[in-house]
Amino acid sequence: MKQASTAVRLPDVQQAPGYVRHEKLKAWVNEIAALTKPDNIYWCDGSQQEYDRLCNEMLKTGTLIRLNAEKRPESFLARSDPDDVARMEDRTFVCSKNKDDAGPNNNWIDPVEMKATMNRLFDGCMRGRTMYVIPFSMGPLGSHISHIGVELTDSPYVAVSMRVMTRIGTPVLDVLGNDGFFVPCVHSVGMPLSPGQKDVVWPSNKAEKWIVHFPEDKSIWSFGSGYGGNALLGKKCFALRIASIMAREQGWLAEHMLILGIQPPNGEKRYIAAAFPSACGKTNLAMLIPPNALPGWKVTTIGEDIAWIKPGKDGRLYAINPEAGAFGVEPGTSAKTNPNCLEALNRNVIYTNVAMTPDGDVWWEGLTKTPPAKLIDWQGKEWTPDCGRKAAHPNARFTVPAEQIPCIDNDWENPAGVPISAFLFGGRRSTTVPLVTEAKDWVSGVYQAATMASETTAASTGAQGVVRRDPFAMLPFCGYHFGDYFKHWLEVGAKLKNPPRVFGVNWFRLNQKGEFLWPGYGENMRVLKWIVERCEGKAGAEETPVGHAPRFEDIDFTGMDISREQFNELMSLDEGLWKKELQDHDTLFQSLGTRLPEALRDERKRRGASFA
Ligand code: SAT
Ligand code: MN
Repeated sequence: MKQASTAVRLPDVQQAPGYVRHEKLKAWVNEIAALTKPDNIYWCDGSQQEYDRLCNEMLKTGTLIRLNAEKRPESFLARSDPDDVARMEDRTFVCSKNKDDAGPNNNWIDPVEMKATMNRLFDGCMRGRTMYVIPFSMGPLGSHISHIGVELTDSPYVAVSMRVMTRIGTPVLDVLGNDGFFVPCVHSVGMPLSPGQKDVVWPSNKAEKWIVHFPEDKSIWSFGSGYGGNALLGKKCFALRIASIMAREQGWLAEHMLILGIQPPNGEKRYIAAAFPSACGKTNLAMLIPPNALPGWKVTTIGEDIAWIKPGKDGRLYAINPEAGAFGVEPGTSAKTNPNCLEALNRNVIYTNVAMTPDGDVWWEGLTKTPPAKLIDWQGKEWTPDCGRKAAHPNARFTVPAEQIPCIDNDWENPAGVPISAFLFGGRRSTTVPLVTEAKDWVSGVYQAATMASETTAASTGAQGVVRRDPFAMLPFCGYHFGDYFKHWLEVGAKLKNPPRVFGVNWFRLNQKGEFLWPGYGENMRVLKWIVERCEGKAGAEETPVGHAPRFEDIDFTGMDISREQFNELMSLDEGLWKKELQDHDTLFQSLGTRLPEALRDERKRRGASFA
């Protein structure tokens, strides 16, 4: 790559490499370069050498710090600006032509007005920087479920992170061909450099941050932040918000779901897709290790955050993980909570906002019971256990290739996807919702997912225990009106010959003393086993007003210390609480107005009657 020069240069003198055959892509890159005025344009080829070179450049500028080569080979630490540490829902917009199409679940501004704002903000915003052109595939290259995007960014941290999180570079251009469809994604940290101005280690824009989606154009514009989902535009912006819109138009599903494989000791392997809001242990479930007391059961990971799911000719649903890496939360990850994840993190990792030990290793709250005596915290300051500050930021993250996950499924890159036998929907509920239930049919399953909710944790919002409705765990991610989204789910299911079974789970029920009734982690396998056996028509259940529920004898508790009374408490339905719960469903449904599907209104009536 050329050295960035301080002289003002016309970017369009830099031709696209000869192998780029897509005229529309070349024209768009030139158009954005003319607007943003970078010093250089660089087309990423996706090679290891390129990744190494960009990392080396960031080591020189201080954006990356190399970690101890023996303890964490080929791993780096980045420290973000303290004002740029997480996805920002209040700065995220879906700018459909018609406001109603975005729904009450999205922030909306008229697209004409928003495009004027984007043109103003992006004018000259890459001055003094290189614009990286990153062709990327969401999903295995060439899979009929995959789609292509191209991100233009002035952040080398984004360029290397995109290489971990997606498949990038020239092989993607080969698939794109002369005129293939791509989602255009424009990103800038929003901090142009004037000639001679010294850069900072984490450039961002303190005054303005925008994450903007134009559904009709299928385009994404992000300004001012260099962090996670704000900047790695393949993830939440494309793979969920824009993809959910494409999925509706094309008859498939783009979901905020992990996908796991379950292999029974003697029997058919099953795949399950599961949606949980944040802070519900999604990564831990995706990498679960079954307890020794259930010999022969094996769990494998296809994905831990996003699923793209398409009906197959055989009337079943097939899913891929559109990502190639994991961008997960560090705090709380330990040898006890998730040994598979910890093992994945021992090399080739970009850590962001964790603490560093004196010998160049990493640490975060929860990694070990006793913290090291001395650390450098996520902001680069000296830290001791009694200093009163957190060593790692609560949203500190790892960026790691999925292939490093020890329990990654053999079929995780199968372009055909894997067949889905069951959907799981869960939230964090200290009361009301039982450990596990099975919806009696597809409509009732869609109702259950549409009305799911989770209690906020002090760590995420500062407020403890506020119930927030988060339909399908898609509240921040559905790119269109929730009423239309529920309708789409109903329609997809109605066409399936073999729709997956739908289950609700809640690992977080508390007893009178405020203690968890369920141990969680590996023991969740017992619930998964019941689910698999339900899919096989083997396990028993009883009917309740909220679906089929296991009795004590229906779940395999071999080697686990739990009494029938404890189990019954975990499964109990409190009529008073459920009446209140149903009123809460009404509030959600009312907010959707006439776009709420009739079938869900009917299901609500049925549930009301069964609690009367
Ligand atoms: O920053 S991300 O959007 O990728 C992760 C998250 O906040 O869910
Ligand atoms: Mn997520």
